Amino acid sequence: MKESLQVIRRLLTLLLAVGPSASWLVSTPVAAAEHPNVLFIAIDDLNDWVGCLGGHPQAITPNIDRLAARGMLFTNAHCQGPICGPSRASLLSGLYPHTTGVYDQPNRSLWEEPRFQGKLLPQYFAQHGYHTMGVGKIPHGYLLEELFAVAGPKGSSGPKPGGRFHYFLPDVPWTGTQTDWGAFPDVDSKMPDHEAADWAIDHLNKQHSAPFFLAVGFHRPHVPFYVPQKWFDKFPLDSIQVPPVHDDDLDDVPEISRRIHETPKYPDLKFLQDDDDKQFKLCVQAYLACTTFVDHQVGRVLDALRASPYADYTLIVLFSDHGYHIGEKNRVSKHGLWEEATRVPLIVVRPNENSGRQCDQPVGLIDLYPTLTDLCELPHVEANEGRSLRPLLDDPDAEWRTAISTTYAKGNHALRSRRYRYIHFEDGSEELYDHETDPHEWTNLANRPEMGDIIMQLRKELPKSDAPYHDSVHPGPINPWYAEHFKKHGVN
Ligand SMILES: [Ca+2]
Ligand SMILES: [Ca+2]
Repeated sequence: MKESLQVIRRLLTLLLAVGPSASWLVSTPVAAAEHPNVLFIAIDDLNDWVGCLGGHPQAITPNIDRLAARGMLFTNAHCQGPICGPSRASLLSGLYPHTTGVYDQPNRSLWEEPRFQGKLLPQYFAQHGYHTMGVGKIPHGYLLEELFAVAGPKGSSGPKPGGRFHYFLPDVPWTGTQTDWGAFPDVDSKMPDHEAADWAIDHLNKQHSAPFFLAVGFHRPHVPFYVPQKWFDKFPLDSIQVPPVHDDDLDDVPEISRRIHETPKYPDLKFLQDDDDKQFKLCVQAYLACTTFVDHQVGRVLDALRASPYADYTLIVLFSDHGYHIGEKNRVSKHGLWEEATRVPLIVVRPNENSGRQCDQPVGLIDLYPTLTDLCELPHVEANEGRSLRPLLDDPDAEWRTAISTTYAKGNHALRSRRYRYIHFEDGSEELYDHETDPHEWTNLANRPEMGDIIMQLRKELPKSDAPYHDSVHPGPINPWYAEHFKKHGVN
């Protein structure tokens, strides 16, 4: 009796082992329903100036909006690192920056290390039978070829310097940083994002013998804010509304917050506001133009998917790697622990889903990895620190975490709950904002005695330890505080 049970168990194990891989040999509807294709759309530096998120009243993003109208729009989604490299390292590894130590731009691939080897998101899908393809900017600091079976068209992971960059403001001190705006080049077909969409469309028109994971990474609205004139024409300059700002907004934040958030190489509010908001309006116009341009490229890819045989068997995720300040808190920059820099668009559409819903629970890009393995029926990766969003896709009010964290420079964390933003700096200083009454985070409540209980609860959600800087991190300090910080932590 015991022996026959063992035989049955062995047979079952064998069937389980063979079953899934056999079904992946051909992308039949049955296999595809079990293991759907993934269309993974990453946008660079797109904040909440998207129609469906309401971050700017003049945003024109019909394609992202129609995607949101089909699935789940997460309205309280945040990056784990408010710059490209750390954010992407986190979402591709499924690990927090305070676990990996990738708090700033890495200069090489994480996957060279045994602990990450083969474990980054697309690699994991490839190991489980998926055909992986990537174009444009997906990782930061290393090449697409290292992550995808098929990478193109140029195989680059980031925007190429030179060539298409042209500076329109040669006499201002930050021209070295690419913060510039203007109508350039003359036609869309000269934009790398247009080429990336073309490449993705070509691959959606091909026949694939296994479920695919297609990653498309768009560069805009990352600086420089350059797109052809026709996108600027949608936003007449005299109609532009600049975001509401207070000149004295930083008067109530701790000293370390002012210092860590200093961006001397980027435009400041005074420059923007001089001459009746002259540069402010130009900057806002350019960011909106870039956003509408990238939305158009998203639309081209979505249209191609809809016209393809994969339309009914493909899961779509769209997100940005972090947000961006456009003048708020005296900065035109990412690099921050406030809402503008951490909040991102995040949309998940399951195959054949066609009912737009919203979820305001605190989620992060770190949740993408476990969500995708869950929805694609791949084995869960135990090391993943995020959580599958499936419970929220089924019920936006399901039991969930209290707050999601964003880390900027080792030991400095922001937490976002459904209602509050709490920031804790390495010297113990704090900020607290109540989004129910203060969506612009103008009034720091951290020193109000009546907020003591809220702060006590949020402190418990802070990371319990901060890994040392990963040795791939070699950034140039962006301000004097950073120079001291890097020296203290041996980063050079
Ligand atoms: Ca970015
Ligand atoms: Ca303030």
